[in-house]
Amino acid sequence: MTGNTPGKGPDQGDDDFSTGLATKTRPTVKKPSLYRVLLLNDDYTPMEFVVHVLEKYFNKGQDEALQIMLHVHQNGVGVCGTFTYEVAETKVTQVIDSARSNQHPLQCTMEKE
Ligand code: TYC
Repeated sequence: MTGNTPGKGPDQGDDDFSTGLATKTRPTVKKPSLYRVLLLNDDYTPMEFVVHVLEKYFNKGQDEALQIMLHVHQNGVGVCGTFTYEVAETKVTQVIDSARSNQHPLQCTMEKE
């Protein structure tokens, strides 16, 4: 298992000195919502550029990047990865900015898991 165990952090105290009552408090730990980052197919962006984007911004190896690119090419859309909201938003911006800089129409978006 990885990650934190809700309710068992080191700050969990048995005594509430502000009220003089001995209480067990369970800190509320919420898992963040996750978002899929999607690449969309188009007719103009070179395949090599899409592979490069997947390697650079999504830390994919050559083989997986090629597979994802081909999936998008054949199916119209594909998942690059799943992230918390702010990370997903950053990735979408990075991909679109990079595509624009290179004059490619590549589109990238995100959706709640
Ligand atoms: N369809 C593009 C081509 O034939 C390649 C491509 C793949 C474009 C994936 C965008 O998200 C994409 N050059």
